Amino acid sequence: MIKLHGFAVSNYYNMVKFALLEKGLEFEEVQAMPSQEADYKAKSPMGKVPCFETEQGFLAETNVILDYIEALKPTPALVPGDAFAAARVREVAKIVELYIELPARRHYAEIFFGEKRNETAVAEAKPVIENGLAALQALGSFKPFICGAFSLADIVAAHSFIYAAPVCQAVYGWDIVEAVPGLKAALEQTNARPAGAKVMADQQAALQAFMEQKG
Ligand SMILES: N[C@@H](CCC(=O)N[C@@H](CS)C(=O)NCC(=O)O)C(=O)O
Repeated sequence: MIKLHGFAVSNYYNMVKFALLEKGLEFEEVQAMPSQEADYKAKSPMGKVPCFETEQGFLAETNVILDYIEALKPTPALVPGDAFAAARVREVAKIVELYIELPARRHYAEIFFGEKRNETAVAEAKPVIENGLAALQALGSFKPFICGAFSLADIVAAHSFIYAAPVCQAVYGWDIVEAVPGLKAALEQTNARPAGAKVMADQQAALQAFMEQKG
């Protein structure tokens, strides 16, 4: 059986879990934390979460895993059949990852772990995120989901904005969801899907436990 390795606070882990639930694929969740230990890197070469265990071996990198899941079980489709529309979905997902989630991630240590503010990151991340949001607005239709029909782009966005939005609010006093007309409704509809609600409930419980442990 497929095994998803990681932990439910991880937004990348939750993207893969969301896709698996949407597809109705059976899978087992295996608790794992990022690690540079050799035994974990044999499964996930960069030591990151998630990694994905198949009968043929392990896969890492969320977009690769999402594409693998799509190839494994094409229905219900999370990527449109039309080649250009499919590329658009992947383009939007990649823009959200590279130009919204990753720059916002530079503030996670401060916001979630109480570390000292990284002033270089404060200055550098905002213009990148502004460009990412403008690209998202330009490429999305938001009727009703980001690329029209529900797709991988919505899954990636939901579990990117879940942390990027509160982080940008805390660091910049900036509401990056309101900044893109139509995005709030698209994210709400995504999170209200049965798979989205299940992933969110597990994420909230895990986050609460994590915060309590942190004190
Ligand atoms: N590019 C990776 C990013 C995954 C990632 O950053 N995961 C976090 C947990 S949410 C992690 O493992 N962080 C530890 C690290 O970066 O070493 C992917 O798409 O899967």
